[in-house]
Amino acid sequence: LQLRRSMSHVKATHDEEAAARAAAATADNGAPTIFDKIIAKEIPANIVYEDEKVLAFRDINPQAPVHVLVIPKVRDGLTELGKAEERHKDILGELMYAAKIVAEKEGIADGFRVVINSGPAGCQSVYHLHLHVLGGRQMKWPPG
Ligand code: TR5
Repeated sequence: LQLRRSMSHVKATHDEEAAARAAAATADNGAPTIFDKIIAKEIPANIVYEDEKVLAFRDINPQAPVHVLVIPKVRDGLTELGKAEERHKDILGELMYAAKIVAEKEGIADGFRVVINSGPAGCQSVYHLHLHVLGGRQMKWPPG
């Protein structure tokens, strides 16, 4: 029981830290993000899939054996899902389909998770819309 208590404390601390990091991060101010530099190939990324509209690369801080971010190459105001507009419907579909292609390429198409964090309360830290594709282990629910 003691161990369980301390484990749940560790988890709570971890979650709180993540939430605090997100809250402390610059909120959505429309400024360019680190992802623009990755798109421009100014900083290296481990790219796993790319087409005309979408780029997918490995997360620098993976939360699962497979953790890939799928982003639109042109942000077009799509800083966070909570700010999506009618004109973004096509790219939202492209991103979702690219997530499936990534899952196939990574060999996890039989079971994986797609996450979008939106806004500070959603723990978003980079304000260029991105899908997290996670897998390669048994995912848990609820995600916390
Ligand atoms: O918290 P949200 O949902 O906004 O997700 C942002 C994700 O971007 C996090 O999972 C970070 O680990 C990831 N991230 C942040 C940077 C970065 C990255 N993934 C790949 N390469 C990165 N570079 C070069 N620099 C980052 N700051």
